[in-house]
Amino acid sequence: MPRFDVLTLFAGYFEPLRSQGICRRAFDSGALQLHAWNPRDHASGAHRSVDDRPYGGGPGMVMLAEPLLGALRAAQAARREAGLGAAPVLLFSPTGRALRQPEVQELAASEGAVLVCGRYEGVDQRFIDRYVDREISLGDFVLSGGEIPAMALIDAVARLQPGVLGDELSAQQDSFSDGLLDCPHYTRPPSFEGSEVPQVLQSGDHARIARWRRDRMIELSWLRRPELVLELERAGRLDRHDLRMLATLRARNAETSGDASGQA
Ligand code: 9D3
Repeated sequence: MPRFDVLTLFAGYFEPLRSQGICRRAFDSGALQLHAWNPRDHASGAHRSVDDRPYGGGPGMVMLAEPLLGALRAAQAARREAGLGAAPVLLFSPTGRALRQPEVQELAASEGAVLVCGRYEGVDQRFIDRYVDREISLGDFVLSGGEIPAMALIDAVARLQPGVLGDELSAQQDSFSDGLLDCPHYTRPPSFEGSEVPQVLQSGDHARIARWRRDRMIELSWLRRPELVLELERAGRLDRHDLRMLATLRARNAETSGDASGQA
């Protein structure tokens, strides 16, 4: 049962996770635990400051190491109290590595982690060097802080908890399709503005349907994210039929070379 201890100046961000949707179900069933710790509660001085101006000058403010450490110690003590072992300390930061599903799966099967949400221009580097195990980003765009990335991680972990999705197949499907983009989906009506549902999906031939879906996953991934397909190929995680599909796509590519996979 993962437990997340979140170090944040904005605990209110996390309330909707407890009260809505899939995450709520995970919390209600006890499959997941969330505790927020505010560095301000561990700040000293009359003003209880949690940030200060950067050495060397420049715009913006930097989060103070001391209040973060106070909050971290409180979180770690509470975890020990709850009988848990040492947890990894993850910092959400634009300079981190992008979060990926294998990391989510690992956390989903663990006792959880301490999540540090950065604000302002960043966190004093000495806190990172001494106490942070890993830095995680949500991708190459600029947010105002680490809270939304932390919520994204908690959501991703929540939906992997047994019984939470209400449909164990969905989670299983994820691991089957692991590392590829999903195939297109269709529902009723069979004709929408003259556009038809692919015949194969209406054929009732489950083997052919499965193969069609897998081919579309490989095709879409090859066109949009060729590096994903190459990664699976390198890892030996494509079967004979997958490899034939890939050869077809490469041949098509050699004829036209009109998209990003031309580099691959
Ligand atoms: C001019 C330098 N900026 C870096 C792009 C400073 C800066 C901007 C925004 C420093 C911190 C932030 C706040 N962002 C996060 O804390 C953050 C984040 C993000 O902005 N994008 C993607 N993932 C993440 S995880 C944490």
